[in-house]
Amino acid sequence: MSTTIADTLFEAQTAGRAVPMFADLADVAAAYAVQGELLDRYRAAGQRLVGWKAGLTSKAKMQQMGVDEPTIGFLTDAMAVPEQTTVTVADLVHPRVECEVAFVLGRDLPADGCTVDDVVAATAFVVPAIEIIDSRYENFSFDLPNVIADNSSSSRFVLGGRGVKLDDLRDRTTLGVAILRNGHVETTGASAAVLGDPAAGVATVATIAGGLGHRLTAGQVVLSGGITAAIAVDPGDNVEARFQTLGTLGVRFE
Ligand code: OOG
Ligand code: MG
Repeated sequence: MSTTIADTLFEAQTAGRAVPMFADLADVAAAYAVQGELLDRYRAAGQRLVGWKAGLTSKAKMQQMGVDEPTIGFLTDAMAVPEQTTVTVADLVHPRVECEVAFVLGRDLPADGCTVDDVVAATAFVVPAIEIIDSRYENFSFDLPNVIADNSSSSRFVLGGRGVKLDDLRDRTTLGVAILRNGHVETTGASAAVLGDPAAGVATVATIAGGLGHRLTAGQVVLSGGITAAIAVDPGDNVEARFQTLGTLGVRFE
């Protein structure tokens, strides 16, 4: 049964096509089994696992999507988009952008009981990120098992150029961010919106991944979770994320 769901979602993700939600997805465990099969399919297609992401770790995101439990998704090399390049909207269903603090690991994280202190000790540096999410479900609407099966709406991600060591941040929980679309501020927030501390988003990813038999390893990137609600984008849009201290990055849509 789950093979059929993974096949359908892999096709929907790679073709940028919407599908109805799966009514027969029993629970979160079944949903992560589908996500695991999806990862196998991406690897079989020649893509490399480069990291992980947290989903639904902020109140703004939980309220926007009507789901109140954190999730994880995987990131592959083909999902990475260089800064200031153009994303083709026609390849996607209905993309939205989020701003996130991305952690780049210098050491492996514990797969069991990962704490914020473990994350801080293992982080090489953080960079500002824009995540482009794209639910494969009609109307961007889903329940918890369905969003997990759909790899937590992962689609593309953009990392900003300059890495900053956590030690060089005065306070990683009060980093201000603003998302601009075509020069207008669409939303603003602070990094504490993610579970009180974006490092807690990373610890959550490590713990959920650990329960699934995956370990977060040195060199991987972890998106700690959208700080604000996600912003829908249209062809022609120019998106810029301005992060206090971490800097600014942008991406265009056509
Ligand atoms: C699920 C993915 C959420 C985040 O940062 O909260 C996510 C969704 O909202 O479609 O990436
Ligand atoms: Mg996100």
